[in-house]
Amino acid sequence: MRSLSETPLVRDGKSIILAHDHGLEHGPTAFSEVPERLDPETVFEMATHDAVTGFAVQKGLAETYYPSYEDDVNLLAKLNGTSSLWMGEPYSPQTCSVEYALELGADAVGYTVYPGTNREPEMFEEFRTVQEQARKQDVPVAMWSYPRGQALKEHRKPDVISYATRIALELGADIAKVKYPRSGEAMATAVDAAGDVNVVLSGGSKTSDYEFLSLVETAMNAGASGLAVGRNVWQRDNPERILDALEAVVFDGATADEALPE
Ligand code: FBP
Repeated sequence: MRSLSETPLVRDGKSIILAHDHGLEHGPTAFSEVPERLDPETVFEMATHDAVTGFAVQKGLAETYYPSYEDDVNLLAKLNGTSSLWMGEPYSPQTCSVEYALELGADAVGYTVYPGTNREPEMFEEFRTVQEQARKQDVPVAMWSYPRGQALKEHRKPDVISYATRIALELGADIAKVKYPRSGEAMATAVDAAGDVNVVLSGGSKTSDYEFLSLVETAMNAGASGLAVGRNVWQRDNPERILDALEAVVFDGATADEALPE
């Protein structure tokens, strides 16, 4: 089995995954701030930036657009997803098989689990199948580990996020993508709980350049292996500027101040 560091998703032990599954998860209103982003091609273009080690999309976008980008972009095929149109216990059904993701040219696969929901047992079982198929094919697995559900009032509590990274380790993921647990100290605990699993920070809703880069700087200092970010990149008018800065913070160890051009 290849180690994660031997895959194109990781450079010097770190990753910047550009996430663009929001058309399914949040709907097209996610793109309204910069209307040209409704065209997925504009985000595929961003994924060719040197900073980006992986591009996470659902299979529909991969089928249509990836053939033109396969030489320049590492595809992380998202294998499940859900819309925000329904109400109910959080659940994310499988939308693509590992086999089909590989046919599309995927370098890695991604899967969301919602630990803590009433449907956790189903989701763990479905993740099991995906993880074992991915292992057989030697393709890395990123878990979007997002605890939620009726019993969880506070999704970002330090203990909840370190439980989320630990679940990724226990269930055999290579990367755990988690929400920020509100402090560097809590992030460091979550990284420790993950063992050898690379922990990447989820970007969250758009904030200022400085606020976002400072958050990434804190997470990196806490031992994170990078980030998987969507809105904080492609909701900007000038995504190249933030990708340049993220590259400096994640791969070169720059501070937010150093990375931001005057
Ligand atoms: P952002 O960086 O925009 O927060 O994206 C990260 C992500 O995990 C996406 O891959 C996904 O579409 C979205 O967040 C889901 O977030 P939520 O379930 O909280 O709506």
